[in-house]
Amino acid sequence: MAVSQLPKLNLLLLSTPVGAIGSGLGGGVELTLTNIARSLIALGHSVTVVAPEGSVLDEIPLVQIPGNLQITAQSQGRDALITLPANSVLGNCWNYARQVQHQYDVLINFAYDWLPFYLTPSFERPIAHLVSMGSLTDAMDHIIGEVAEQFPNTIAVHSLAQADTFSFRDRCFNLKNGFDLSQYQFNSTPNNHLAWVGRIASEKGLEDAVAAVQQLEIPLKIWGVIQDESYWNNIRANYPNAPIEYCGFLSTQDLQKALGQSRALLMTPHWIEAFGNVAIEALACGVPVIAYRRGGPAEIVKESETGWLVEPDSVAGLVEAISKLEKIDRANCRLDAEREYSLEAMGKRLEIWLDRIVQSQNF
Ligand code: HBI
Repeated sequence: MAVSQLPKLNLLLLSTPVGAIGSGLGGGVELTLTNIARSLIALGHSVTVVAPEGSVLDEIPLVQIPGNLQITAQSQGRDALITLPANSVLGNCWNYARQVQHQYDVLINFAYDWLPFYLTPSFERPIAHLVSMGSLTDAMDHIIGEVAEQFPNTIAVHSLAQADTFSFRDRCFNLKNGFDLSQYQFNSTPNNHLAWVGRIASEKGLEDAVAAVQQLEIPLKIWGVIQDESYWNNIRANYPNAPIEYCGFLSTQDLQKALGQSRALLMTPHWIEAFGNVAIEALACGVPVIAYRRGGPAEIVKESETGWLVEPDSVAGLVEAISKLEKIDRANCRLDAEREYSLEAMGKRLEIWLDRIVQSQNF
């Protein structure tokens, strides 16, 4: 197996420029980066993380970079121009990376931004790019496509559905994702409420989950950063009697404890969710997942075994799936998470990805 020949690597991981790690503004990629760092360290590689100042990462070497945060790519239109603020933290991160690159074997980029891809050919060390979202803008599609062409094996994604949104789908490595499942406690006896977890923004489709629970009169607990205040206020105005409760943005430790008490997690993405980290966090706690048949969650949920897949944007479909919840064995949910989405399982996929990159650099 080529992977067993993979030497212990010195790796530099460069985080998203939209928020400090631990702020919640970086969304799923904050947890993804931390889990990737931990699974690489567990495999004996050495890891240093570069992230915006204010980032918090326990016991992983961290270089904090000052500068102004990048605006989120999903808030741009398809023909959005590439923009950088003055004193951009993205530019400062990659300036630092350029200076220290020779101390590392491979750099891993987590930013869904033009600059790291544009700089790739000028670096003297290979850059592995973990693309965290599906196709959003023409400028990003173009620059990622160029790197996918020029540097085979360096582009990784979280799901086939996400890869399918790009013209270079066949050049994407499907890393899926992985979590430290020891942080998630299996709970076999839920309360009566349902759960919704995620950045509260229009692409996440929270209003559909609210409409479903209003119809069923089953309480819905909501966790996550309120990224779009007016979107959240509209939901409350449009569904004044819905049995919903906003429970804030919790640390993984507190979230998993609360999530585990839920009868099911509802995932209602209006966009192609690249993966759907919260689906794994729910399964790890024994919580079945009801998700639209769209994007990453559709590759995670095993119908009638770990949850139900629903016709996208169908509130009636959500209602029908919720009525079939008792058919799901919560122990199967935990087992599935352990089989496919543990740090160890992702570590194996990471080493295959990195091995292909290191190998293709040698000739
Ligand atoms: N937008 N410009 C930009 N850069 C990112 O790295 C980025 C983003 N939007 C969302 C995001 N990253 C993360 O929430 C991903 O986990 C989706």
